[in-house]
Amino acid sequence: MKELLDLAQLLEQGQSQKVLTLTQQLVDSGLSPQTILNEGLIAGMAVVGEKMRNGEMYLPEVLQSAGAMKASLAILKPHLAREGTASRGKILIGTVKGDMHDIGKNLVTIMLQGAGFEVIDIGLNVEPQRFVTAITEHTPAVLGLSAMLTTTMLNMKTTIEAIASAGLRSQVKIIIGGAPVSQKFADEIGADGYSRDAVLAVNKVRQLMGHTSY
Ligand code: B12
Repeated sequence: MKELLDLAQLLEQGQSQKVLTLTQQLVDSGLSPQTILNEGLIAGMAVVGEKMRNGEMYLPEVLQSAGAMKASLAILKPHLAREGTASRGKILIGTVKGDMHDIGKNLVTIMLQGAGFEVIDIGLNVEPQRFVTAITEHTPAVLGLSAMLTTTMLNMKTTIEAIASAGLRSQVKIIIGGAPVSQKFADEIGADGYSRDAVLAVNKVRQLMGHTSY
């Protein structure tokens, strides 16, 4: 669909206002928010990632694209999230220490909220000790850790170790995600699960909580 290609391209160019307008138009036209997300925004961001790696795009431009994606996600959020459902359980989520990427985490948050979970998002660049404190304070059933860099993914391990040292490991299931991580890495660092994207994250969380019937 031409409009979705346009949306991806506008996102790549960091044209926030045009991205916003087109997102709203596509929503109004009745196109599914999931399609707008996958074939417009995520597709556009994948190109940004490629260009970044090849040195064709630099940080200020990537930030523009990230800003456009965040703004567009704010329009999609109420359409992705189902309102008014009773909480199916509490999830704590954050991006680990040293890592400033939060778009993927935010998307996982939106999808979990849409599935009826209460999500406490403690942001990005989160120190292990802050996760420990937040687990004590909120007693979540599941903790989600996000990392987008091969360097910061190691802080997932440090975080899990800090949780274990505080004697809290058996109280919370831990799920990890982000571009550089994998099921293999999850196994290596003793996480309970891994998901490659936000939709699968919802399934995984349900599974970890023992919700199998819906
Ligand atoms: C946008 C972006 C930025 C923005 C982030 C803005 C923001 N607020 O998030 C800015 C400009 C700040 C940035 C900075 C940097 N970035 Co950057 N960035 C990206 C980019 C282009 C897109 C990431 C994104 O938002 N994708 C869209 C979302 C929807 O996808 P996602 O994040 O993958 O999330 C999905 C899944 O991974 C999963 N998921 C994510 N989190 C979680 C958590 C859980 C619990 C679960 C279950 C699932 C899950 O579900 C999500 C939704 O489906 C990627 C390229 C890429 N292909 O990923 C590079 C990329 C991640 N960045 C990279 C680099 C190198 C950097 C910098 C070091 C650059 C520099 N020289 O300074 C800095 C590091 C800053 C820091 N300390 O963190 C590299 C990482 C290389 C590596 N292997 O380590 C990448 C891969 C680009 C590249 N190809 O080289 N970046």
